[in-house]
Amino acid sequence: MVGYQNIPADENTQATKDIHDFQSDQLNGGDHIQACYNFTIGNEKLMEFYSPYYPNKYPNNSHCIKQISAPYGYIVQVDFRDQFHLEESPNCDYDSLEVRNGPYGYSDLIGRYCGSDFPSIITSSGRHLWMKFSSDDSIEYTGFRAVYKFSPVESFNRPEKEGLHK
Ligand SMILES: [Ca+2]
Repeated sequence: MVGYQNIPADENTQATKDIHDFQSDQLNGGDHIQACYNFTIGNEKLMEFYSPYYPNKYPNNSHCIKQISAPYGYIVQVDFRDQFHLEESPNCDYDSLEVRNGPYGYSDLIGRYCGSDFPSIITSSGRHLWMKFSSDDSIEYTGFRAVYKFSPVESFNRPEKEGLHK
């Protein structure tokens, strides 16, 4: 079987560590952390993340933050699969996925997404993306599944590779 991989036994240990690191970044406790886990941490092995409780409806009053950082020399691309459905509202003021082009909540806004139209592929200009999932106090949908990948910066500057020499 080509491509088959065993899941390492220490995965749970790593997940526990991730949760611990993650908890220290969050202001609210308990259920909130549990709900945000699949967004903030997601599945790093598959390079996926999800709205809280996906594929079930996301909870009300969620505020989850995620940052994706590619290695040096790479940019981040995020693509949505299977589902995208957040409560629609003007300017996505009720429920939203907010994406910023950098590592911070004040980095340049790429977009705020809601409704049921899939966003187009999101691409960072540097190696970081900052994201926030928010829901208000009523009306929930299933949210989304997102996949991300790291692409070398060179592939954007030079679409056709002419050779390996530098
Ligand atoms: Ca809502």
